Amino acid sequence: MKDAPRAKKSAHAERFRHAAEHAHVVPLWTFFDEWFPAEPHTAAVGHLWRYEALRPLLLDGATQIDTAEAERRVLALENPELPGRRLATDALYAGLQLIMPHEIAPAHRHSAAALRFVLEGHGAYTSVSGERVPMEPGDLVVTPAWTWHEHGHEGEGPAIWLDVLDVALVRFLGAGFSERYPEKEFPRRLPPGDSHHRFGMGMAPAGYRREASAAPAASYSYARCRRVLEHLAAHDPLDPCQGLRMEYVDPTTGGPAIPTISTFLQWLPPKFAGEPHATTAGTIYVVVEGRGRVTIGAGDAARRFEFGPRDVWVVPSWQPACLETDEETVLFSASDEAVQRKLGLWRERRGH
Ligand code: 1HN
Repeated sequence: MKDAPRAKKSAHAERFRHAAEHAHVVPLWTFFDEWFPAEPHTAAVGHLWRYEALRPLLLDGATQIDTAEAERRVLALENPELPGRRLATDALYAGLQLIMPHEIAPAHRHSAAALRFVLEGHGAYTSVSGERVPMEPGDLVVTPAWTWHEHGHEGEGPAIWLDVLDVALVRFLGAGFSERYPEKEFPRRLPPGDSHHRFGMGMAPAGYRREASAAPAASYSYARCRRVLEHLAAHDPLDPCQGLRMEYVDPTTGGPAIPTISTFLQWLPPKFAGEPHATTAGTIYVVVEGRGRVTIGAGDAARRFEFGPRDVWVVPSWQPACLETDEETVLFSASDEAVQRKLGLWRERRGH
């Protein structure tokens, strides 16, 4: 008899659960803590993809499908704990793209913005709005949202680069559009280097006002950016977590090179032993030069990886990462910091 009120109560709770489910409503108190733990928690894990392992897979993939069929020959880097999502971090897509000599990856455009960071090969190019932008190892090329772009290769041997796109964010917002250019090749509308001459010298055409859909083709050559790092290495103190780090900026706004993606080039001396650093931005790293180790996460969940040239790793939101080097090292990285800062969400934690 003593249990009767409890039984009555649980029958009531059961009826309530059914009625709520039937009405397509969910009581907040059943999921509030999962949504808002005291600190961010993502299922994504720190992971490193060895270039040595990916390169033969990319080349093998090239024998399975040609560019006419595949449109883009790309292997997406999928976070091991985000299965089926095709994403490297919660917000960002990353993949390795291959193009062989004389191939054309035909023009298209989409509402997601993209960057290419070149890993291998000479003589490839991306054409952005009809302007050919050369792609040499270490170069960063930006394809702003909704600009026509195609890739080609007039050199020898495979050309390979890392693509990073804000596609998860765009899809999440329900704003994903794309369009294929109907011709085999996009017309050459602008002379090579046009954007660099107009916008890359600390000047802009008088009266120029930026329109999102008509952004200049931004490219940042490694030869010039490497010299910037050398200058800093000779004159600036090292940050205990990050060494020396420069951000790529849009010369027409002074803001991030891509409105939604922050991009950085970073220099670390040999035998650097960095302090841990966590930020709310999921970050994708690629090694341009050098060797060392990265530890991602803390305690029992920490994952430690050896890195060498062209390896790619990801650091999920709010997981501490710690860098150590054996040799002088240069890292490129891309993260969703830019969009988080615009929304007032970005935070960092330094040290132990
Ligand atoms: C895309 O358009 C390219 O144009 C590469 O090279 C990777 C990944 C997802 C969606 C679109 C490209 C892409 C992509």
